[in-house]
Amino acid sequence: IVNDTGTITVGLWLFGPSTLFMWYQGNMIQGTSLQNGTEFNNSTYQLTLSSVTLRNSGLYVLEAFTPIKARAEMTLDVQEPVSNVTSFVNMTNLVEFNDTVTFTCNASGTPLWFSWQNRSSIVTAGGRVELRNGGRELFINGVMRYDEGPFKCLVENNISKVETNQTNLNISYGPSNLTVTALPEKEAYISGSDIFLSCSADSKPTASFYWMYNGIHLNVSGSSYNLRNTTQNISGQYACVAKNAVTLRSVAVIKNIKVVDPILSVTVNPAGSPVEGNAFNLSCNVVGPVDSIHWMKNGTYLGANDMITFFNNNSTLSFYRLGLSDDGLYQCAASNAVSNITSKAYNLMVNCEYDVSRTSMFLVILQIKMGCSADSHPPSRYSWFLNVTKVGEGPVLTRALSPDSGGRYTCMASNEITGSSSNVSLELTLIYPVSHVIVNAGNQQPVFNQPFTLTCTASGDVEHIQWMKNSMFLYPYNGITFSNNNSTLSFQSLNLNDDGNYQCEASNSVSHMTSPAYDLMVTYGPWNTEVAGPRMAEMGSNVTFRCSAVSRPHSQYSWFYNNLKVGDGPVFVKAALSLTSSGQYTCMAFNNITGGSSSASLELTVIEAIVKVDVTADPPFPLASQSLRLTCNVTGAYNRLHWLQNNQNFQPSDRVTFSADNTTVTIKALQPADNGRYQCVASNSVRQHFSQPYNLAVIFGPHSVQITVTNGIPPVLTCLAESQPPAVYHWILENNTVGNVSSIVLPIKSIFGGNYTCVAKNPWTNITLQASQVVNYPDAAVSVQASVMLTALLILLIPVLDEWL
Ligand SMILES: *[C@@H]1O[C@H](CO)[C@@H](O)[C@H](O)[C@H]1NC(C)=O
Ligand SMILES: *[C@@H]1O[C@H](CO)[C@@H](O)[C@H](O)[C@H]1NC(C)=O
Ligand SMILES: *[C@@H]1O[C@H](CO)[C@@H](O)[C@H](O)[C@H]1NC(C)=O
Ligand SMILES: *[C@@H]1O[C@H](CO)[C@@H](O)[C@H](O)[C@H]1NC(C)=O
Ligand SMILES: *[C@@H]1O[C@H](CO)[C@@H](O)[C@H](O)[C@H]1NC(C)=O
Ligand SMILES: *[C@@H]1O[C@H](CO)[C@@H](O)[C@H](O)[C@H]1NC(C)=O
Ligand SMILES: *[C@@H]1O[C@H](CO)[C@@H](O)[C@H](O)[C@H]1NC(C)=O
Ligand SMILES: *[C@@H]1O[C@H](CO)[C@@H](O)[C@H](O)[C@H]1NC(C)=O
Ligand SMILES: *[C@@H]1O[C@H](CO)[C@@H](O)[C@H](O)[C@H]1NC(C)=O
Ligand SMILES: *[C@@H]1O[C@H](CO)[C@@H](O)[C@H](O)[C@H]1NC(C)=O
Ligand SMILES: CC(=O)N[C@H]1CO[C@H](CO)[C@@H](O)[C@@H]1O
Ligand SMILES: CC(=O)N[C@H]1CO[C@H](CO)[C@@H](O)[C@@H]1O
Repeated sequence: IVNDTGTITVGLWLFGPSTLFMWYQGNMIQGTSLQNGTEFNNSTYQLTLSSVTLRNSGLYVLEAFTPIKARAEMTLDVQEPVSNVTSFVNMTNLVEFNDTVTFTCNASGTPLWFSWQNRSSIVTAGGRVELRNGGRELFINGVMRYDEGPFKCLVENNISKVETNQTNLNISYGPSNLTVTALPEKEAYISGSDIFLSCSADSKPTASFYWMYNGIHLNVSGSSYNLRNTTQNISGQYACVAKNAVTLRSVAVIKNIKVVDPILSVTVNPAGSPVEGNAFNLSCNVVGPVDSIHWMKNGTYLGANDMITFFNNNSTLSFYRLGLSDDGLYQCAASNAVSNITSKAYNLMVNCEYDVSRTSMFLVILQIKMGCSADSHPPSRYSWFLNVTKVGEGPVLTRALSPDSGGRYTCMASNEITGSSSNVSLELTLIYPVSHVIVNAGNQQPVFNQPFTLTCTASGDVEHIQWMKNSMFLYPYNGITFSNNNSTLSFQSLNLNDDGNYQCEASNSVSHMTSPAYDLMVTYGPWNTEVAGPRMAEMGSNVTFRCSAVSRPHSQYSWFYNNLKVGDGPVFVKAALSLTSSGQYTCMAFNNITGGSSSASLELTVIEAIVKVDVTADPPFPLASQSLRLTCNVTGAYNRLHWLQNNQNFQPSDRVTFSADNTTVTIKALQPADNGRYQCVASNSVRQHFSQPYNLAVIFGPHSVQITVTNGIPPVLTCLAESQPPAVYHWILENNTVGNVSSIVLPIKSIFGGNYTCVAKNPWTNITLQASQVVNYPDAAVSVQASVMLTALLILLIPVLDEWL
């Protein structure tokens, strides 16, 4: 350990604090704590330890004092190999997720390092795994099925390594991952199928199984369950339940099994006969459960369009109006989960409305002739029986056809020699043609919202009855039903759409006949009863009330005044009203057929009448510049008075004042502009009463007398003055009155002129005013053209000239 080329004459070995050897000049001292097996070589100073034990571990120091001072040291670590390794687990049978396990490892040796191995990997702490006590203990919390091991404990130190024997855990788990498989696997099985169900689960120990159906415990255990020769009603939820006796867990899984009967047959049937222009239905009759129906025409799938629709989940194909192009081969294809069938084709041939096939032909058979023959020697004797009555003999039976000819005809052939006989029979059915087909409603009345039935009666052997409304075949819908072999058509509750012509067609194999139409008019009402008339009227007047109601047939009406009957009919007139005529007037509408009635009322108030309205003027002759007072005189009660001037509202102004109650109007400083029609209007709540008009003409004048000359031959003088009433005129010439109208013709003797005076006089006031005019004949003629003058002269001269010639 220490090498030195030199000698150490004084030195010592120390072990920890205690001295092992000390030497100086050839002497040597051994320490007291020297252990067995420790040797010192005094020539090499070498310290040798043999059979070391853990107690030899420690610090060894060599000190040299002479000839040189030196120190060397080293630490000796004596180790013990690993031994006596044992491991222990506190339980080995565990339940997955429920249990926690502890492994413990013990060993001797120094130092000791522990680790654990699971199969070939070293276990590390984390998650469910904990290592405690320097790795001596391994915890696995909530063991899992993968934690079975084998585990072993590894112990090592620098000089050795030991591992324990392997330990296995037995971990029970499951059941999990439960699955049911069906063999064969299908969404739906056809009835009669065998279905094998098997169930599997991941489980330790192996799970036990049992089965449930729609939540009910079946007494079936084992992982498989077989359904043989299945029927539709075993469809449902099959559950497999798996149970682990150790983990005490159980789980279930459900398998839905659907068994469906196959469709057995599919046929297309017409409803009624196909007539051009009529509605028509084809129905698809399916025997068996059906999921979907599709229609085909001439092999091609049909979709709904303007002319056809599908009803009842496609089981009815409905044509709105048949057309000839609808002819074709119609099939329906019905399918469900396990089968599909396509019907035979229905050949739709649309008949024209007047198809010959609807014309019937009658064959009148008058005689029945039947023959009978038998091989026989000698020839048979033949006897004929109708039912049990003998009706003839011989090989041929001839009988007249009569109503009792129907029945079972038997021919009995007998051989008299052999005594044997044999029979042959024939059933003869007489069918009477259909006749007297009538639609009958009995004594029912068709009343709105009430049930109603029509009956089809017919003579003859009726086999089939078909109803028509407005010439279209009728099918049960919207409250219409047929019963008694279609002879009765019942309406659950009549409505207005049910109006129409109803016919029934009765038929048998030899004939058919359609009834005359029964015109169904649904009666209803009275509805919406209303009274029209005034609510207020004046005493003495007449009022007219009118009553109306919606009703078929027309309603009858009665009138009541304060609940006393006062009249009948749609119009009620109450004449000569008095105040006591006020009250409630009620009209009651009544429909004899429906038995329904309804009423409406009106409250009439009679008020006092305005009898007379007139206007008086004061003064009676209104003079210009003076005042005029108009008074309105009303006989009767009124609410309001007002005045009209020329039909316009007359209002107060600076010259016009109204009395507070409007009864008088005063017009100051009358002017001709005030002329006009004045009326007084008295109103009550019923009407306005207008007085006779007072025509105001203000008396004035004359003034502005003017004379005008109309030139001509002879000239005319016209005098005009403004005056009310119009002036009267006098013409004066040289103190003589020459005219007393406004226009005068200038007399010929005045050809040399004169001074004409016109006097205008107001005939009421006698006030006069005059004007004068000097007129000369030539002056008057001056503006007349010469030619006119000449012509006039000639006309005057012609009689004179005639005498001359
Ligand atoms: C100790 O001796 C060895 C050979 O035995 C040598 O290699 C080494 O150098 C020596 N050490 C000293 C300090 O002399
Ligand atoms: C092993 O350990 C046990 C108990 O710890 C002890 O009794 C036994 O003497 C040990 N054997 C050895 C060889 O160390
Ligand atoms: C085993 O050890 C675990 C963890 O300490 C403990 O929960 C469990 O009860 C022990 N099992 C037995 C059988 O002692
Ligand atoms: C380890 O296993 C061997 C053989 O498999 C057996 O002889 C030995 O006793 C076991 N040791 C322990 C400590 O169980
Ligand atoms: C469930 O079982 C199937 C087959 O039996 C397997 O393929 C699948 O891995 C399992 N799933 C689990 C989560 O164990
Ligand atoms: C299947 O069941 C039906 C009645 O459900 C029966 O008629 C038929 O014979 C059964 N078939 C078999 C093979 O058992
Ligand atoms: C395991 O735990 C589950 C749920 O916690 C429980 O239902 C089951 O009974 C437990 N198993 C055992 C064996 O204790
Ligand atoms: C009815 O028929 C139409 C047209 O072929 C089709 O689209 C539809 O799926 C059908 N519906 C049913 C319930 O069969
Ligand atoms: C369908 O077939 C019928 C008769 O087979 C034929 O009269 C009609 O024209 C065909 N319709 C169509 C659209 O092919
Ligand atoms: C009808 O069934 C046949 C076989 O039976 C199948 O080939 C065909 O595809 C089915 N058609 C429909 C529409 O389901
Ligand atoms: C110098 C010294 O003491 N030498 C001694 C070494 O040890 C041997 C025997 O072990 C002695 O004989 C020497 O005298
Ligand atoms: C103290 C001690 O153990 N001494 C022993 C040393 O070794 C010899 C022989 O091996 C023994 O006899 C001693 O008793």
